[in-house]
Amino acid sequence: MSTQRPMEHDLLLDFLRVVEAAAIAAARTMGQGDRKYSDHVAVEKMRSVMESIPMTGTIVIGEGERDEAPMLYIGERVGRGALEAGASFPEVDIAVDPLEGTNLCATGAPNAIAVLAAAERGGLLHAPDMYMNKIVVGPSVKGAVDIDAPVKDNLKAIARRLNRDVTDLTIIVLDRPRHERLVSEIRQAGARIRLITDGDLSAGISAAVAGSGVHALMGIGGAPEGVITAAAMRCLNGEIQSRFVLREQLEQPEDREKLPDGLADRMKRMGISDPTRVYDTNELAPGRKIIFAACGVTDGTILRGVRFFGTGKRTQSLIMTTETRHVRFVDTVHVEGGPDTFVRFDRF
Ligand code: VTB
Repeated sequence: MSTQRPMEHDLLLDFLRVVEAAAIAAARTMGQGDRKYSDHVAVEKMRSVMESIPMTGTIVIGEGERDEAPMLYIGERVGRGALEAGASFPEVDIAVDPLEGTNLCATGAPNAIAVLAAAERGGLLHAPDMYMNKIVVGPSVKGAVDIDAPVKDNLKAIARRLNRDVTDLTIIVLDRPRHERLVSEIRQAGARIRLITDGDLSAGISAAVAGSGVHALMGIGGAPEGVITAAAMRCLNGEIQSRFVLREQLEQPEDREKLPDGLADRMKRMGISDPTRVYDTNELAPGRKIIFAACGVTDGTILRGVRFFGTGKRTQSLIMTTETRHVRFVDTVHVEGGPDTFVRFDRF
């Protein structure tokens, strides 16, 4: 029998601390109307807490390329292994989104989260910062949808698996001009829609959690968010199908303008040889040992936001791994006050 402890025991609680700290830092800035600042404090905090973790981490999805981002840039080495020469720690690839939904945090809107995914080396696709068309569904719908099928057929398949009518479904779509056709097709089919201003990662996770009231995520969002969603799907037994959207396929000039230069080269360097094909859950997050950790910043569909009170703060997080089938909703009271501090029982 192997005496090696699963990676979960080594790193799961460490990553919980990382997302909690980033979420608390960001939540302090909620409603300040400065999304860059909110992101900045989350990045800084995530980076500094990572320094204490016994790992040799490499950021594979982060805040940008080395010349664009001072911290948590792609390729950056993080963790104690990056600081202590000669030490031997597990090698981990890490995808971070220190504040998913910077606008949501800046305006106090729901569903901003601090999130990361980790795996053994090579366990997460190195997706460049570009767009990706996605469909995300939960365990009971797994295997029933096809990103290339007409929208109405996918909706029928989802409804059948969930034992209800298409009119009973709620589909989340990012509210963008690029989704005009998608939205009208969903409306014609009769399903309900929740349009969101930002945050298709947390939306995808809701689609894979029964009882969230969300049955699928559809449409074009960020590719990095797609990889982190895939890591969550590996742990939740859900499914993501995706396809990169190339510059020339984007109809809106405002979408094309957001893309970085030299995308074709970046994709090649990152090992994406055929950018036109469908990437499924296992291709986006192929790792054998995947860890996923998210902490609510603002109140959301499945995670409550950070609450501050006189003697501390309270956070709610989701931590899970493919190594053990435990999906943990962690309610943490960060006690700070003096001797009179009390912990209140809180029904979720
Ligand atoms: C997408 C989506 C993210 O930002 O990247 C979106 O995947 C940006 O899309 O969840 P636009 O370029 O159209 O604004 C998020 O919503 C993060 O906030």
